Amino acid sequence: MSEVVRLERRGDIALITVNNPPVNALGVAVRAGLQQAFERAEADTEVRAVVLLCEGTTFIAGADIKEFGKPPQSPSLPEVIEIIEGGSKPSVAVIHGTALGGGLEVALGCHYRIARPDAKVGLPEVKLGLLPGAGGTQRLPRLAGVAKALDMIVSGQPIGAAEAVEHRIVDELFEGDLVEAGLAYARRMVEEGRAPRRSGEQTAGLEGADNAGLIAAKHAEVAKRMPGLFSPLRCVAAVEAATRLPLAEGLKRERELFVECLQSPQRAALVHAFFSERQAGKVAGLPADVSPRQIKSAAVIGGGTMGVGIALCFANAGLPVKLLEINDEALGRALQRARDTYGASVKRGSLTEVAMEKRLTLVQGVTDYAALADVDLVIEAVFEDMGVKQQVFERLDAVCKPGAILASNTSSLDLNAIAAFTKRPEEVVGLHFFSPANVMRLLEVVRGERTSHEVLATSMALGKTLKKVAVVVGVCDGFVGNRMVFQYGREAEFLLEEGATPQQVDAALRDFGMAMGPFAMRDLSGLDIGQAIRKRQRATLPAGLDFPTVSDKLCEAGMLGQKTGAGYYRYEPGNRTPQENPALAEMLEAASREKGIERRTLDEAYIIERTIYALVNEGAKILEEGIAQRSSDIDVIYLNGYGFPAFRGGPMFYADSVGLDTVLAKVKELHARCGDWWKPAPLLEKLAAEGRTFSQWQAGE
Ligand code: 3H9
Repeated sequence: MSEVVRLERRGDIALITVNNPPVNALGVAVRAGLQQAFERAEADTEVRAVVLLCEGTTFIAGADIKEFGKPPQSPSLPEVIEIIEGGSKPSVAVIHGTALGGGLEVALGCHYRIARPDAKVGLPEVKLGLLPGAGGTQRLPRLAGVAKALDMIVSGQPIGAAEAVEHRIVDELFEGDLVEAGLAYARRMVEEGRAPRRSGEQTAGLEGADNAGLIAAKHAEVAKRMPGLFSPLRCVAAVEAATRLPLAEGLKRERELFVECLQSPQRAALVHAFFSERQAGKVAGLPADVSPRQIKSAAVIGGGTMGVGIALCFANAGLPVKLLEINDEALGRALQRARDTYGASVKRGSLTEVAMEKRLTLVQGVTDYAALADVDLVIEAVFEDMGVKQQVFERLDAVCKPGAILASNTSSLDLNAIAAFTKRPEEVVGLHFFSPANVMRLLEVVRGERTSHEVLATSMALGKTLKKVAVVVGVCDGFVGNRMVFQYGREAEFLLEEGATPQQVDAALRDFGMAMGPFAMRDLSGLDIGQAIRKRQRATLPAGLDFPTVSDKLCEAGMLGQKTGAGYYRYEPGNRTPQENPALAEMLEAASREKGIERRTLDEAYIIERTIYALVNEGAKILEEGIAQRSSDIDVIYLNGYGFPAFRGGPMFYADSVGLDTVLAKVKELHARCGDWWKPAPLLEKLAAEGRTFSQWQAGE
């Protein structure tokens, strides 16, 4: 028997156990092991029922994602499941943890399913640019109905065990030991003389509903809500096949659609995104024996939008948090902001009132620094000014207990300078949240030159506790995300001077897949933020370089974005829909005139190259300077903090897939035409010359 799949006899029951840590993925060894085990159980005349379960923390979490894109190896998963389903002895899958993707498909191949109440089942393939390719699109609708199957397959969201029972995906729940529960269920099957009940032969789910209508509605919804995505429409097509074809033909159609997805560049990009996120948690140079400190309580300084958002992250994770403001009035406003933010979630139905009140009890307002003496971690989220930061950190240093971590949420200031305001620079770290902090998943963990290993490890662990994607970055102006976005935003604005409108640039980048265009984004965050940064950066700007001027002109005219009712766009009171700003056309004409530029029509490809390659060129510099540990970390930052389309894998992966020689040629062309902002990054030149990709490059080479 294979090492990863064990077959034992317990009386007249065959017990098949998968043991392939960490998540029992269905690599070739597991598939072969399952095939052998089920075949042997079938051939053993003493066996009257079969139990399938998994060791470790979870049932099978899916196909082995590492195998995608490599030559296929036999047996295939559909073949294995056909053998399981075709067995003449009743089989039961015993589910704990998560039965995902191919894991749920294996369970659907078994004749019965039981699950622990806290287990989850789902078909998340769509998130990897795929569709369930081992019968999930054919068996699930036959059991659970077309509506539920479409929801699960197109969203990729798992459901809880109790809900799975409601939808006939799971037969019953059990508490306690997996082996005991599995054997007990199998004995019942034998005693009751139950025959195999094959999911592929069920029809209940396909009856009694307007399946054609459900399919048409989902198709329309996907086309509208997920434009540019390759696999969701194919998911719908596969389920549609289940509604009109016999199982064997439906499975064939599913296979064809699966292979189309497998070969699509979007699958490669989404799988890259999956592994990159896990890789980001691994910190170079952090000794394996460093253990994180326990964070049992925290405090946030500053009750603005950012500070309150951060405080709510702690409350959401069930941790008590103190929110400090300078006086009672400001504190009152901050606490009201916390309540309003939760209130909006209650209104949307994503939070109950009871949960809101419970979480709010964890947020304690304070106005005296002395109240912070006992907390394990403080995060400063005050105004971006070094003088203000100095005052805050000196006071924190004076009141906080030894061992407390002092963090700054600065988005661009020098963390080493901030650490130097304290007598414990090794306890200082940057925790850069993204607005709205209680929603955005990204957390840049800024490693100062003196930040201790323990503090860094604690910050990464805290990221997990707060359900963030934490990525380590080094100290520089803007760290990784904002340093790159400076280039992106600047180039977008240069496009306005060349002849584009904000509408054109935003539309081109949205078509590329960005969640928001750069100008709508700037209007949302406020144009004064960029103005303050440019003011600071101008002091050190190399000769011959300057910033575009439109944004400063808008600021001078008091048009700071949504908060003033106008910026690049105009906004009706209480309405965030961008309208044309009539004052802008003249400003654009004037900006072009001043620079002697004849305005021209810009095509979409040029807009994309000018903005996205600006990100890439800066990303290459960041990599070479060691500000990011690896190119995939930059991708994770852009996917989780800047609305970069996951189906393109992130800016560095996108550049890799375009080809670095092609990217470099364009960067050189822009350098010749637009000047030194476009100086090619040496790493880009090196890798392009060597015919390599960013993904292939390792720090320290
Ligand atoms: C599929 O099934 C296709 C079929 O329909 C058709 C086939 C014909 N493969 O996330 P974690 C690794 S598509 C390989 O940190 P958690 C992961 O990289 C698949 N490796 O743990 C990490 O490795 P490392 C459909 C995998 O507890 C380690 O396991 N299934 C796989 O936070 C721990 O992962 C999915 O999409 C895999 N399938 O979350 C499920 N999964 O330690 C994908 C994980 O070296 N997986 N790894 O960095 C998940 O959603 C989460 O991992 C899970 C656990 C919820 C299971």
